[in-house]
Amino acid sequence: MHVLLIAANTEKINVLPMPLGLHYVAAATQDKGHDVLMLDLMTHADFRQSISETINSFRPDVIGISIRNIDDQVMHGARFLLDDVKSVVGYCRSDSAAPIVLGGAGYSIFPEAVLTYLDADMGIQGEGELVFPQLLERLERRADPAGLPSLYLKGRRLQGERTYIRGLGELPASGAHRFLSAYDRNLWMPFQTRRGCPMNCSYCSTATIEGRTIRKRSPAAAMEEMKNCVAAGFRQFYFVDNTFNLPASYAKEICRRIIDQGFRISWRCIFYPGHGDEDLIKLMAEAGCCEISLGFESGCERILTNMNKRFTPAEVRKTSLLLAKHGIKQMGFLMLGGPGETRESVLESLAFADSLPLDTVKVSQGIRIYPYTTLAKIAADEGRIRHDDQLLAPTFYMIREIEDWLKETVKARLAERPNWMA
Ligand code: B12
Ligand code: SF4
Repeated sequence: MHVLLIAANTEKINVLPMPLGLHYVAAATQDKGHDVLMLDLMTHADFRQSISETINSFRPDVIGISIRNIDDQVMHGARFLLDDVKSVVGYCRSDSAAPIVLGGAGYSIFPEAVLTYLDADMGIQGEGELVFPQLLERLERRADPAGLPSLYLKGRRLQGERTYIRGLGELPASGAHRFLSAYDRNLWMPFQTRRGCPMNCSYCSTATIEGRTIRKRSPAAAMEEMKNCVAAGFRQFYFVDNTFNLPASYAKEICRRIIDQGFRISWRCIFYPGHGDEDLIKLMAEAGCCEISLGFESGCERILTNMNKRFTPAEVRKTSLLLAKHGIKQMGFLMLGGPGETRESVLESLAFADSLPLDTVKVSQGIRIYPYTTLAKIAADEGRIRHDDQLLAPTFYMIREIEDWLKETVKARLAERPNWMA
C-alpha cells in the first residue's frame, strides 16, 4: 500500500523535536513491504500546498497523522494546538479519500476526544509499530479492523484491548535513521531506550501513553541505532526516556557502551531527582551528558507527598550537588499551585530552588489536569471539573486563594533572576 505519514507538530517552543515516534512507525511499516512517504510539517512553510502536492503525486491509500502536542501546558494564556491539526485533516480530506489514522503522544492521552474533535476515521492509542501494520493488512483486504488492540474507530465504541510491546528488544531495529536526511545535524536528535514509567506521579499522563511498566530496548540494539545516527552526522542527542536514571543498572550500561563506542556525543536527558547515584552521574558525564532536566516540582515535603513523588528535598539536594560536582548542567522545574499549596509552601519551594546549584529554572503555575490521573480525581471530588470531563481543552488545577499572589510573586522572582523562566 501507499502510506503517507504526516508529522503534524509545528510547535517550535523549547526545541524542534524531530518526530521520532513517527519514524519508528514508518520503519515498521516499510519493513512490512509498504511504500512509505513521510511529510514532517515542521520542515515545510506552506503546509496546505505541501499536503496537496504530496497527495497528488503519491496517491496514498492510507494517511497516518502523528499528534504530539495538544496544548503548551501554560496556564495563563494557554495555547490550544489542535486547530492546526484540524486544518491538516481537512486538507487531506479535500485531496484524498484515503482513511485517516491518528496516533502519537497527544492523541494517546485523549483517544476518543481527539478522534471526534478532528473528525478522522480511526486512531491507535500508544505505540504504533505493531498495530499500524496490522491495521494496514486489514484495510488492504477490506476486512473490518474493529477489535484490533488499542484501535479506536469513529462513531463506534467497540475497541480492542490496550496492548504494549513487551520487550522493546523484540522490535525490528528502530530504523529511525532511515528518515533523517531532511534534518539539520545540529538538532538535538531524540533518542529512546525505554518506554513506560512506574512512578505514578499524581498529575502525570505518561501511563496513558506508554504504560506503567518500564520496557527496555536491548543496549546492543540501542547502540546500533545510535551508531547509525552518528554515521548520519548527528552529534547531539536528547534521551526522551521518561526517567533516564531508572533503572540505574540499565542507565549505567548505556553510558558504558557510549563510552566504549567512542561516539564523542553530547546529550541531554530527563532525570528522576530522587535517585542520585554518584557512580551513574560520573558515568553520564564521561559518556557526554551535558545537561539534565530535574523535575523536582516542589521544595516542600508535604507537597511532594501530595504529588506522589518518591523523594525528599534532601535527596534532590544530594542529586543536584552531585550533578554540579561532575559538571552536568541542570534545569530545575517547579510546578506551583497544586493540591495543598499555600503561600508558605510556595515560598519554601522558591527558596529551595534558589539554594540549589541549578543553571536554569522553569516555574509553572497551575497543573494541567489529564484524564485518569489522581489529580483529575481530586479536581472532580472538589467540584473543579466534572467526573466525566474529557479535559481536552487545557484545564488546570490551581488553588484560587493564592492565584493572583502567586502570579505577582513569580513575576518578581523572574525579574530578579535572568536564568529563571515561566
Ligand atoms: C521528551 C519529551 C520532550 C522533550 C523533547 C526533546 C526532543 N528532542 O524531542 C522536551 C523536554 C524538549 C519537550 C518539550 C515539550 N513538550 Co514534551 N514530552 C516528551 C516526552 C517525555 C517523550 C516524547 C517522545 O519523544 N517520545 C518517544 C516517541 C518514540 O514516542 P511517541 O512520539 O509517543 O511515538 C509513539 C506512539 O505515540 C505512536 N505514534 C506516534 N505517531 C504516530 C502516528 C500514527 C499514525 C500511529 C498509528 C502511531 C503513532 O508510535 C510511536 C512509537 O511507538 C513526552 C511524554 C511521553 N512519554 O510521551 C512529552 C510530551 C509529548 N510533551 C508535552 C508537552 C506539552 C511539551 C511542551 C509543549 C512543553 C513546553 N511548554 O515547553 C514542549 C513542546 C516542544 C515542541 N516544540 O513541540 C506533552 C504533550 C501533551 C500536551 N498537553 O500537549 C507530553 C505528552 C508530556 C505530558 N505532559 O503529558 N518534551
Ligand atoms: S516520573 Fe515523570 S514520567 Fe514518571 S510518573 Fe512521574 S512525572 Fe510521569
